[in-house]
Amino acid sequence: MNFRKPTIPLYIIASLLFGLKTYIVYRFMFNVELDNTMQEFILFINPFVSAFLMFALAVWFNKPSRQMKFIRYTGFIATFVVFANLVFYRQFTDFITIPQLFMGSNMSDLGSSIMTLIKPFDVLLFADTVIIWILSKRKVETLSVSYLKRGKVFALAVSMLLLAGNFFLAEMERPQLFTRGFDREYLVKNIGLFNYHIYDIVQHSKAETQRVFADGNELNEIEEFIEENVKNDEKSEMFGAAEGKNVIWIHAESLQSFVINNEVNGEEVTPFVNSLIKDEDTYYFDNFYEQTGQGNTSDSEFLIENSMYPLSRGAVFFTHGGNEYHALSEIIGNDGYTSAVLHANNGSFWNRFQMYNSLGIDHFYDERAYEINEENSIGWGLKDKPFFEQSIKYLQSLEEPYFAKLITLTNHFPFELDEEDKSIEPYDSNSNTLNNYFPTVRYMDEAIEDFFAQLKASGLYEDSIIVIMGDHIGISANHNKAMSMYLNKEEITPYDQVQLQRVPLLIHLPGDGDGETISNVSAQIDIKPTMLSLLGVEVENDIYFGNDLFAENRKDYIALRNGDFVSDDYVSTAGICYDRETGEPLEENIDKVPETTDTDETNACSTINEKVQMELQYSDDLIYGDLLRFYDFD
Ligand code: GP9
Ligand code: MN
Repeated sequence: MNFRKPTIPLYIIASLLFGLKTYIVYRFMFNVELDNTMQEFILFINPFVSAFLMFALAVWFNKPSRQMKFIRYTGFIATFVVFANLVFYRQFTDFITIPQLFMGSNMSDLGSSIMTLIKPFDVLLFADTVIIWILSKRKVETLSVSYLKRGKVFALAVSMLLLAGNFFLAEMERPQLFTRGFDREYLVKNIGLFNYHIYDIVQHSKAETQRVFADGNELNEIEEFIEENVKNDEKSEMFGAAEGKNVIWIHAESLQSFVINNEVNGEEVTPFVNSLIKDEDTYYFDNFYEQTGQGNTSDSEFLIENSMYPLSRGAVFFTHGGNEYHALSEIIGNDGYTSAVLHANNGSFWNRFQMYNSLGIDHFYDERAYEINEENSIGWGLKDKPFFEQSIKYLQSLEEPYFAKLITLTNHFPFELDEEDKSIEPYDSNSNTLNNYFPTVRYMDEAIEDFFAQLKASGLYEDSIIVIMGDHIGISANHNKAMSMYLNKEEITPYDQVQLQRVPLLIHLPGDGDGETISNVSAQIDIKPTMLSLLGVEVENDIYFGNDLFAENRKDYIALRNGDFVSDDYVSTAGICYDRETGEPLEENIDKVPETTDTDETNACSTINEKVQMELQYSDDLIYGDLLRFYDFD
């Protein structure tokens, strides 16, 4: 029997010290945003969970000196990982990812400034490491443990339980955290830096394996499909209509079509946008659909840049930010255009730094470029009015011609707005989300109106075209009861649901005079070819799935990311075809009817369905295999 005085073993001391240290670093050195007590709590526990997970492995070493050595080195390496992330964070407000580690450019940026990023007090980061080091050398016998197999398994089980508890809380706080990725900051604050790194390694290896096994062979088949079903070599009448002009692109957060030319409590919701639609210089597309998946805003950005579909799982910005693309920004960049994104949010959200690099976007003005304080912010950050105001100077500084995308923020779920910014009253229904949506939409409408005035006053208006596009829906199907009340319908049918996926698209060409409302079925996938045509840029070889919106001979369907589609004649959702005009379901289910008994109509609908599924699959294959790297664009 061993009657050693009970002491706390080193692996537990190390877990506590290291956990506490990491917590302090998260809380006070990384600038992570915490919105509620639950987030505070998760941030507090996850450092201890991760620390225990690492240090408790020490119990598997039987020899005390080995055990001590393991704890010593684990402490040192883990501290170094924290330190490296801290230095990286000071430069990029982001955490290290495996691809970035091997991706030269970011790191070389870091190289030159590294000395300015290290602070003298960073030494304190190693304080616990030193204590652990000394203890591990001097108290080998007293602080080591020799558990029986049972004890070892028990320690491991405790680790796993703690981890499961942490993941459970994280998933509760951020549903779909692991599939969508969102932002590395979310991952780190929910599951901790070390688990985040493991997650990142797994994600990266998954993507890499698919990439590695891909060769260019599939490209031929994809090109054939595009040649046959998508491409239209005729130039539209609008080809070159905006040649050499600046493009000022307003990416309107959560703006849906159902509020356009509509009222709430007897008041117009979007008076300015409505007046712009009537303007003789505006082309308005009233059957224009959003095609985003889980990546929301970033998916819509992906669509307009690439004319390819985002992924059905996760945010492609996040999962495939390092792929080879042939984006709109890059193409017009070769034609003398400067490209920029202006968005007063954390630049690392949706992995924008990396993806913008891959898309060939020249400048990114993120929150650091804006003056943001209590007064001028709400909800997600800077309010749209000061955002546009503060953006003018950046537009003026861009080398012309430019393509500048301004992403708004105020009209974002949960649609918060200060009293002083409320020009119209909320709606009155059982859904506060829908109720509050109207005043924030109105606020954005006013912000856009002011922005137009500023563009005119600063002389930017004349040489530019201005595009306004809703990025994705703001009101989900969860609010259908309230929505049906607002739309004066008995219920929201699946057909209505698809129709609610329409977002406004306005292309405003100062001085054009021939503006009109165009009702062709169209979608975000069509933007890249449309912009290229408007700017008069001809591209010989390219891979894309949309059409110029002004062309006569367009593909007669658009696919939604979930496999639903809208064609000139049909709306198909969940395997049922509806007549697009009447909203009446066709007799048969497209998936189930054997061809011989098909009516002509269901036959036509299932033919389109086949194409739609192929198209989505091809687009996915391109992304998962990173196939564009094999394509010869010249
Ligand atoms: C985030 C902003 C809004 O930067 O674009 O995010 P969303 O949730 O709409 O993608
Ligand atoms: Mn959005």
